[in-house]
Amino acid sequence: MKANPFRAASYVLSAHELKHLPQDSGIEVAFAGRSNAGKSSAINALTGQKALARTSKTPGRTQQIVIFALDGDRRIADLPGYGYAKVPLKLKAHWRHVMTQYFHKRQSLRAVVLVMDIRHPLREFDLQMLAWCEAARIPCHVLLSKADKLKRGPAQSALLQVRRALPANCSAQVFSATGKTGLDELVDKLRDWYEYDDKAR
Ligand SMILES: Nc1nc2c(ncn2[C@@H]2O[C@H](COP(=O)(O)OP(=O)(O)OP(=O)(O)O)[C@@H](O)[C@H]2O)c(=O)[nH]1
Ligand SMILES: [Mg+2]
Repeated sequence: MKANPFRAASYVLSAHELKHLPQDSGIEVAFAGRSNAGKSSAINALTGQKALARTSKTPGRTQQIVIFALDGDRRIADLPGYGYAKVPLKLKAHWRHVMTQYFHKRQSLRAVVLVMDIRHPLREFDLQMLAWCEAARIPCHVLLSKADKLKRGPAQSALLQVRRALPANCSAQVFSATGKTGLDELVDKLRDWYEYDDKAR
């Protein structure tokens, strides 16, 4: 079995604004997606650490950009969820601004893992994120999360439907943080993006 370099992840900081993020060098991969889609749970499954990223039944749990380090040059960013109705308008506007800045200015942003609940894929925010990635030429990998909630047939047809809608620089897979489905596929994708060479495997 291949070693998983993501197990070494550790918490660095939480930022309300871009200026509080770590220095913009090395490689950062961001986990984005609607509120409650399963971003933080995916990070915990990836790193094999149950409580590294905070998860919650209450949507809107992650309200800052939370940074985890794999080593001195490689980071994971857990982004705040979008689309949670109860967030005050002012905060929504603040986040829209910060997210727009983040996607346009963050030089180290190498790629985006876009998490969607497999039962509700391709909502408005997801489409906007895909369009951003396409425009900024940032590769994107869609995790169709909570796949344990669907039988195999419907899960595969959701995957096909999503794949048909993706721009050229995006890929997609089925995923379950609970069932650990699709973990190897995600690890392989991230290994490429983070430029872990074969010798490190
Ligand atoms: N059944 C099932 N539940 C999941 C899975 N992944 C996440 N959940 C649940 O979905 C809820 C939200 O998960 P989070 O990981 O906190 O979602 P998030 O996208 O980080 O949410 P925000 O931080 O609010 O944007 C929690 O109750 C999780 O336990 C999964 O693969 N299967
Ligand atoms: Mg979260």
